[in-house]
Order: sequence, then structure tokens, then C-alpha cells
Amino acid sequence: MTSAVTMNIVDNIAVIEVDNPPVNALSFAVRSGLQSCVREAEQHQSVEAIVLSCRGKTFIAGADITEFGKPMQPPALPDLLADMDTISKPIVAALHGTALGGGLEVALTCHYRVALASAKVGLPEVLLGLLPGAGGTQRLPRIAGVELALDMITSGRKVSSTEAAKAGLVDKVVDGDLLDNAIAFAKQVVADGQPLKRISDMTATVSDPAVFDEYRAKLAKTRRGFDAPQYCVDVVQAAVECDFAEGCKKERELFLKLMTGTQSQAQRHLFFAERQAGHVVGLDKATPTREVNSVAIIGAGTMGSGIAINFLNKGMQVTLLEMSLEALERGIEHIYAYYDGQVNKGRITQDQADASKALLSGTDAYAELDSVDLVIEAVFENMGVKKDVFTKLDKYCKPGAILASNTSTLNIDTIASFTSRPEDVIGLHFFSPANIMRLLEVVRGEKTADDVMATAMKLAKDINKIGVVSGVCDGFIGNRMLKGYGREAGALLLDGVAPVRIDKALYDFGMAMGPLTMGDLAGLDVGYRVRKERRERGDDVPVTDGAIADRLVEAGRLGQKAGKGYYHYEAGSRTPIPDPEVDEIIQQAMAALNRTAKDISDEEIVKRLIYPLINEAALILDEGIAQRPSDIDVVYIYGYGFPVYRGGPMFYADTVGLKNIVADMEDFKSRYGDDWEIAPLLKQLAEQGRKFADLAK
Ligand code: 3H9
Repeated sequence: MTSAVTMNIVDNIAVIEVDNPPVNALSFAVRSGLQSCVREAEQHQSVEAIVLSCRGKTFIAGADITEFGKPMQPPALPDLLADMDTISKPIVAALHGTALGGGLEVALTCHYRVALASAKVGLPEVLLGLLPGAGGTQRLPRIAGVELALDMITSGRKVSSTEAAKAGLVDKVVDGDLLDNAIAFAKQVVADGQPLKRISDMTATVSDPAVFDEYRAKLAKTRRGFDAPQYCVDVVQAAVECDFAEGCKKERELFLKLMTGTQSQAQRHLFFAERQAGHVVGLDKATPTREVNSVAIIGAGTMGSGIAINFLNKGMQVTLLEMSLEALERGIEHIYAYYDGQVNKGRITQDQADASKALLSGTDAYAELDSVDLVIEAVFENMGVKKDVFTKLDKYCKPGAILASNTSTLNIDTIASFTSRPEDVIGLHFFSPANIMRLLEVVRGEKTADDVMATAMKLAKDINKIGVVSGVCDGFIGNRMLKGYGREAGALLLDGVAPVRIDKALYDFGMAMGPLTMGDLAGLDVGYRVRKERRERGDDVPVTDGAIADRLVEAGRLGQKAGKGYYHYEAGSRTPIPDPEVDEIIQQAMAALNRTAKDISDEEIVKRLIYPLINEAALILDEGIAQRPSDIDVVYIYGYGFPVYRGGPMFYADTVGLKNIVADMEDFKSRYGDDWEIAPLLKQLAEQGRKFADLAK
């Protein structure tokens, strides 16, 4: 018996307790401890029933993911559960916190489940590119029905104990002391002489077998490119079509196939990358945080109102500030409309919507911000405007208030210099739509205080964002990397590759959308203005830069908002339709620059767009702008629609092999010129046969 699992016999009930912080994952110590305790309880004459419970904040949250990819020390979870299934005494699982993955599979192998009302259960393996691999796909449909099992297993959704109880998955929902309740339940089972409720003895039936194909078709759209969700459907179908042992065999086979594939490796990498992003290099974990109960947002446009919603949803007081009362009203209306929409969609109640609305106020006077804990500026991207805002904030905000800018490009240190308290200034770069996108770049200025950093990272978590630390540079991590991506999209157009081919190649690679569709969505006029200003300033802007985009803008093709950009859009539709007028404009631009069409493969299109991202990321790492490669992956997955199953640009680069990437880039340099200068860090790692992952800290 190990200390991770202990057993106590009280009144003929064996209480087996798992204690493996932080989440009671099924490590080797837990698996072997469980096996010996259960066997001992089975053999112990006086034991009439067994209660399985966990210490700490949660029931078992699943297999120990850190053990994946290493040789598995026996007993493997499926073997442990097969063993438990032979036990002749009732086993009651006592669930609190989250019973997830292998944890729920353990609970499903018990004969009964008693859960706190606050507990949740789920099989989230699909989110790690896997399927439940210890009988979960066979037991869940048998006890909870095929429909709920398909939903939970293919989505990874956690369900409340109340919902679980309705489906028969939980036998009793309790309040108060969980262990006492579970012991009482076990005693009752013994007293009543109830037969063992062994799920493996049950059958799973489905009223309409078409449900499987319907799920496959739906998942092919909603989880495009992912292998695991499709396999999940296959194994749930096996629960209906095969006996338990046969179904488990199929589950095992597909589980191992997924486990050894790159998709699951990528998704497991992201699981840890997300958590690692929260660790700020050089910042003591014990750094105190400042209290933030009230927030002011400067600027009530789309971004400002989106940011405001995050804090209102968390029950915080929010003040919107706009100089024009008309714009202020529009912002407030926008937020009200969002809450009304949530009520109409049945996502929240009218009372919840009213409570959030009541937390919102508006003003045009900076003097009214004298008591707020945090201010986030989301005004026009112009240093003069920022100077005006931050000078006023410095004048009116209380000492200790955190002054944040949502700038996506401007220098935070310059912005901080407009105040007498640069240590209180930080960048909080939200992504649009700000109430939906999970990424938050937390920009650490030269003088940003440690407790301001710690507060910002905590705040990110509180509002359900993933905070990633970035140093100060033009575009920070995410937008800076886009520069080469945009440049190559333009270069490919000048090589005669049709917009639709460029976008399709990237879409097929797994990006949420291709670069030109993205340009249309963001609006082509933004880049046009920047290039114009740079040219007027006398900056050296290559003639190829925006050669096509500028012509489009000048022809009134500003993107989706104008109904036309790289594509044509029908009124009210976001579907891009290829447009002969664009082909004409491309031809003109090519002729003006003496370009002829080249024969370029889809593979080259992908490389020419993705490798500049990787190259710029290598520079960003070298300069210390990003703390670690996995942070860059988190930025691209959560902010830029990079395919999750490829793990982000850094993880993807490692899977392609840095040597191969450098070889291709050298080839591109010889064919396309100096834009393909290889970052020293990338070159060095390739020469040393190393990976970006080797730089992790
Ligand atoms: C599985 O079960 C396969 C089986 O079907 C078949 C097997 C044959 N393992 O998220 P947090 C760490 S697949 C190892 O910040 P929260 C995590 O890295 C598994 N470590 O806390 C972090 O470490 P650090 C299916 C794990 O309160 C710390 O615990 N299960 C695991 O916000 C705290 O985590 C899942 O996919 C693990 N399984 O959320 C559940 N889980 O502090 C995955 C967590 O060093 N876990 N850690 O950064 C979760 O969803 C959340 O962690 C949970 C707690 C909801 C439990």
C-alpha cells in the first residue's frame, strides 16, 4: 500500500482514500495503491462494502498526463479496472470537485456513485486528442444512454451531478459531508441486499442508429481536421454493436493509435503550455497582487465594450468613458444588446442579464475615475491620443490604480512615460471579439511593477482568459509574427497564385481562415493607411508591399464591411466569393511590376506562409520578447486560429524538423530574395539538431 492511497475500515465499510495532489491523477502510485486496497477489502472478512473517496479539492481528475509517452508501469488503468470489475462487494464512489477522464472511468467501474451537488463529471480525453481508454466509451453509453455518451465523449463537456443523476450516471446527489453520505449509502445497499450494479453487465441500445453518421457529419464540420472526435463515435457505436469485452478491445486499439499520433502529442503539449504560460519568469510565486473590484474602460467602441463584458460577467463594477455622449450611448447599447441576446439564446436568465447591466455605468469625465482599481484604455491607435488619455489618467486616478493600454502595436514604455507612475502601467492586449477570444497578451513594460504583473496574470485567469507575457516591441508577439505572413500572401498573389488557392491551402492546413479572407475580415484600409503614412514619412517601403491590396482599397474594396475586398460578399453574408474584378486588378499589378505567373504547389504555399511565422518567432525568442516557445504556441492557437492539432507554430516546426525548415528557407532565399533571411536562433538550433522545445523554461 502506498501513501497515495490508504484504507480504513469503519463499521464494516472499507473507506479507500486517494491523496495525490494537486488533482489526484492516476499515477503509478495511485493505480497500484488502488489495486492493493481493493483486493485487500475484497479479502477482508469483516468488510461488507467499499467507499472510494479522494482528499483535496477534487475526485480523480484522470490519468496522469505526465506519464503519457513513457513506458507504462503496471497495473495499467484498463487492467486495474478489469480487476475492480470482479470485486464481489459493493463499491460506492464519493464524487466531489471534478471526476474526469480515467477518474470517471474508475467511478463507472464502481457499482454506485454518490456526488456532491457541486461536483462535475466528464470524459475530456478528446480535448487531449484521445478517447477514454479505460472502458469509459463502453460504460458511459450503457449507463447514461448513447445520446448523452456521444455528446460528452465527443465534446469533452463536463456535466453537473444533477444532470448526471437524471441520466442515471450518479445514484444520489447530496449536500453536507460527502464521506458520511457515501458511507450511509453503502450501508443501505448492504442492508437492502441490493444486487451489484455492474455496468459491464448492461447493454447499450440506440433508437435510431443514424445518430452515429449524423455525429460524424457534424464533427467533420465543427472539429474539422481532428482525428479523435471521429474515433470517439466509432467506439461508442461499438458499445451498441459489440459485447463489453469486444468493445473494450476496439477502444484500446483506437486509444493507442491516437496516443502515438502527432495530434494528441500536440494537444497534450498545449494542455501544459496553457498552464506554463501563467508562470512569469523572474516573478516570485508569492508576489502579492493588488485588489481589483472596479474597472474603467476608456473608449466605448467594439473593443472597449467587448472588454467591458468580460468584467461585468465576473460581477465587477465597470465604468465606460467616452468623450462623445453619443458614442458612449452606442457602447452601452451594444453591451445591453449583448446581454439581451444571451437571454434570448437561453444562455443566461433575465435576472442575470439585469444584474450585469446594473454594474455598468458611463461617463465623459476623467475626474469620475478617481476610485477605480484598474483602467483599460481602448482608444484610437495613435500616440498623441494615448498621451492625452494617460496624462489625464495620471492626474485623476488614485495611487495604486493599474493603468493599462489595449494597444496592439504602440510602445508601452513610451505610454508609461506620459505618467508619473510608469510602474503602474502595463499592456493588456485583448483580441477581437474581446468577450470571446481567450488570448490576452500581457505586455510587461521596462518599469512595470512585479505586483502589477502578478495582478494582471491573475486577472486574466479570473476573466477566463489565457494571459501570455510579451515584452515591448512593434506588434508584440502575435501581430509582429504576422508581418512575414502578410508579406508572403502578397508575394504569392504577385506570383500569379489566385486568392482562393492561397486561402484554401491554409484552410486545408487547418487555419481557421486563409490570410486574404482574414484581411477582408479585418479591413484592408488599415494596412493601406499604415503604408501610406510610412511612404509619406519617407520610410523605405518596397514597391511590392501592398502592391495589390493598395489597388483594391483604391477601387473601394475595403473588405467584408464594403461587401468586397479580395473577394465579393453577398449582402449580409460572410462567404467569400471569387471575383473576376480582383483577378483583373492582380493582373494589372503583376504587369506593372513585370511579374509573370509561376507554377507553385499547395505545399509551397503553406511553407511560404507558415515558415515566416516560425522565423519571426525565433527572433522574438532570441530577443526575450516571448518567455518560452510554448507561449508563442498559445498566442497563435488562441489568438490567430492556428490549428490546435498542430500544437502551434513552434510545436509544428519541431514536428517538421528545424533542419528541413532551414533547407526550404535557403531554397526560398535563393529564389525569392532577402526577405528569407534566416533567424540566427533557428539556424543555430537546426545546425545543432535541436528543437524549440529544448529551449523550454
Ligand atoms: C485520461 O484520463 C485517459 C484515460 O481515459 C485512459 C488512460 C489509459 N495529469 O488545471 P489546473 C496538473 S486522460 C497530470 O491549473 P484547475 C496541471 O498541469 C486525462 N497533471 O487546476 C497543473 O500543474 P501545475 C483526462 C495534471 O483547478 C495542476 O495539476 N483528464 C492533470 O484549474 C493544476 O491544474 C483531463 O484531461 C493530469 N490529468 O483545474 C483533466 N490534470 O500547477 C485535465 C491537471 O504544475 N485536468 N494536472 O501547472 C483539468 O481539466 C484541470 O486540471 C482540472 C483542475 C479541472 C482537474
